[in-house]
Amino acid sequence: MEIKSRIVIVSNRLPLILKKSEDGTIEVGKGAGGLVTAMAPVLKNRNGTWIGWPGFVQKEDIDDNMLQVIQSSASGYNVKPVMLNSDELKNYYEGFSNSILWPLFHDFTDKCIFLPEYWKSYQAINKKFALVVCRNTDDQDFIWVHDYQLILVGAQLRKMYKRNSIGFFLHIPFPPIDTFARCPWRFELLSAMLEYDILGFHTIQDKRNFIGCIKKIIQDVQIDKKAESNERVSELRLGNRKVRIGVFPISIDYNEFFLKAWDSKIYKRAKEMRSNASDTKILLGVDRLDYTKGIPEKLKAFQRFLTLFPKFHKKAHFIQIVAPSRREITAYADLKLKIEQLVGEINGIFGTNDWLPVQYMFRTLDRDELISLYRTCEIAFIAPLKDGMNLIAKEYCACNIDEKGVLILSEFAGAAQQFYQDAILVNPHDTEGMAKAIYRAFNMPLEEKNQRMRNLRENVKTKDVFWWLNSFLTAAIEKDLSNFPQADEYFPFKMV
Ligand code: GDG
Repeated sequence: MEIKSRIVIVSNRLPLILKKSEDGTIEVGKGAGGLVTAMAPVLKNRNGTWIGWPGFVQKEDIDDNMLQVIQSSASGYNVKPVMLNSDELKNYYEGFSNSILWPLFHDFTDKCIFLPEYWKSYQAINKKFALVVCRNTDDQDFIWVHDYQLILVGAQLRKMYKRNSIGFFLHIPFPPIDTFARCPWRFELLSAMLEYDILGFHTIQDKRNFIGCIKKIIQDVQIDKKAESNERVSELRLGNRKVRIGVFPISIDYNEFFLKAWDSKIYKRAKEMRSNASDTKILLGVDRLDYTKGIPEKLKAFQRFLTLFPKFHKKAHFIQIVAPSRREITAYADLKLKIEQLVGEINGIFGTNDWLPVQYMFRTLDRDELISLYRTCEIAFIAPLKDGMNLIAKEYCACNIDEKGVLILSEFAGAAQQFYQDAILVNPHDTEGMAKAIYRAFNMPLEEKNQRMRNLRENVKTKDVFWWLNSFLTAAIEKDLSNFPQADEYFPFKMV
């Protein structure tokens, strides 16, 4: 079954990289990432539109020339910018989005700064987005809003009498009631979510947490027992309205990564990296600078590994890439210092003239460089304290064409719900356990590595980003929801 109507995507950022120089000219680059790859053909086929912030701060009114440059950079679909000035960005984006919702939804309530002015700005900017949506949609369009920065857009559209079918996808986890209840605007946020026709989450746990919050905070919602089982798509009833909620684990464009990994340039690069480190095994970490990603925890575990297993001195090497992100926020600047201190400490204690245990890079690698690393490194070390999904895990598997790699993955990443049988799962709070997991990965027999990696790759291949997109759009219109297979489910704890 297919949605035939036009699709309008609404996200905080447009899928373009725009920079405005001092003299006013605009440089435009194409945005990368799975969402853009997946959405672009769908938007093109249906004359769709993407609405979002173009990525530079508004100093004066946007002129026609600028609009034209922005539009022409998206091939085949319409692009509508929502301009934001620096105060708006500070309060709505750095403030409510990244100093309240991001830490709250990732269970870092100590990092939440519950300022009423942030809430005011979040409401105003969500309304601003909704106005642009309102002006650029017809009644038949399917409107699909993305992520935590824009939770209120659906409710704002309803206030503007928009009766379209509207969906929402949350790219980060949804917290349990004990955490969510701390938010002063818990009722307003949840009520706004219930204005959508369909809500998508990454995992069954996120869906259950959402239902748990609805039960405690909102009255007059009818919830079937089945909705709390591992039913993939369920329906809640509010009076004569229905809201669908479903589990749609996001993914990557498997073929794009797979084909890139076969590219001769990438192969050459990977081979060069190997010849520079021919008798060592490489552990790879790639993360955005973020306290949810467990970077210090990984460094401590690697340090413990070197202490427990000295035979790996000069034989093991940890490459940790940290992509700069949100450095205006104090918690991120502090984290950077902490990481650099730990790297210095480990290299200071264990390093020798001819062996640097940790190679740390604080920059965004170009895509080819990243794929070469995915292809080269024996072990991917991914240990977030909490993560909606984690696409790095999927990208690593897609690029591991030799099928000799091992994935060490935190049980608190959404991806663990899919990969629990074939990754080595770890608890990032357990330094000793992670050190032993590194040892196990380094010593895993080749046959076992092949089998596990083959299964992981098959999983990513069959459930790629196009599968994700289709599942969401089908769930938005399908009559018989029982056609959906049950959602994957893994519990790290044995319930007694
Ligand atoms: C949010 C949720 C959810 C990273 N470093 C470099 C680089 N990257 C690219 C990766 C990957 C993306 O950034 C990171 O995706 P993640 O999924 O790991 O994490 P978030 O950015 O936190 O994304 C997350 C996701 O939304 C999707 O729903 O999975 O849980 O937090 O694609 O390739 N790319 C390049 N150089 C780098 O140095 N080129």
